[in-house]
Amino acid sequence: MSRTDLSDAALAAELDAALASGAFEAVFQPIARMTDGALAGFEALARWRRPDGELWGPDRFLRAATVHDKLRTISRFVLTRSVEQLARWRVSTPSAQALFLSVNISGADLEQGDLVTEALLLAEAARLPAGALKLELTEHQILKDPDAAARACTRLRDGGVAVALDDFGAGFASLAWLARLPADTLKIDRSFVAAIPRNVRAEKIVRALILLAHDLEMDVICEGVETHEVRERVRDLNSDYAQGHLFAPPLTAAGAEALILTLASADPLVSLA
Ligand code: G
Ligand code: MN
Repeated sequence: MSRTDLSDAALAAELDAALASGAFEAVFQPIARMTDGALAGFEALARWRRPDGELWGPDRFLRAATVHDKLRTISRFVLTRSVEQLARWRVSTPSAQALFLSVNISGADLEQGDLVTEALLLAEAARLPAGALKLELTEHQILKDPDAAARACTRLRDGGVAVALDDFGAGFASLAWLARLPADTLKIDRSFVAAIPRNVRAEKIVRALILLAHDLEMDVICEGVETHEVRERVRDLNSDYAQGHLFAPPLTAAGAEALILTLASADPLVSLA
């Protein structure tokens, strides 16, 4: 057993304890609407609160979780926690009723199918309107089993849960499965978006992807918007939404709630960034 295997195993064991003890959190990254800069929704992301207080993102535990088959537990946790949170915000703050919630799911979830059922049940129990819950799939997950992914997308959409294609363009064979997969939203990978100011080819690819997505009746979120310049460029390219550190990093539930309340009480409504 290599060092990496050992530390992955130790981390995976800690991960079980962390999930049981509440050391896992869902954080919420705002997504802005391009036309007016309003808060349109959040992407829920997993974070692990370490004993020293540091908040770990998936890059720190994804490999251990994948190797030791913990991804489904993490996806289920973030899904449940974030849907419950959105349901509470919808009750407490009228402006939250227009927000959508986008949650990442793993390839393992698609193979098993039980998380699809769970997402449908959760959306129904939380009385979310159709489209308010969106599940994000990456190309990598879809490539593992495109037929299972297509079946999952169809089941979700039939039940009023939207589907987003995440990190789009970062892998390969993207266009092939755009033809096969019924989805609502295209999230353009930040590697293209961030490169727009210095790479005219990246800008042309983003423009073409937005045109294609709209032609396929999908809306578009540009990821990784970190500067005003990029925000203006993707708005001019007709991206429907944008997400990135320019607007806000992923926020704790309390931070996201404070943002919702600040925006709701502003007169006139202030926009993000
Ligand atoms: O693969 P996915 O798009 O789900 O990844 C989301 C991750 O991207 C989150 O962990 C989040 O912290 C990170 N992220 C969000 N906005 C930005 C940004 O503007 N720049 C960079 N480099 N990372 C971002
Ligand atoms: Mn995502």
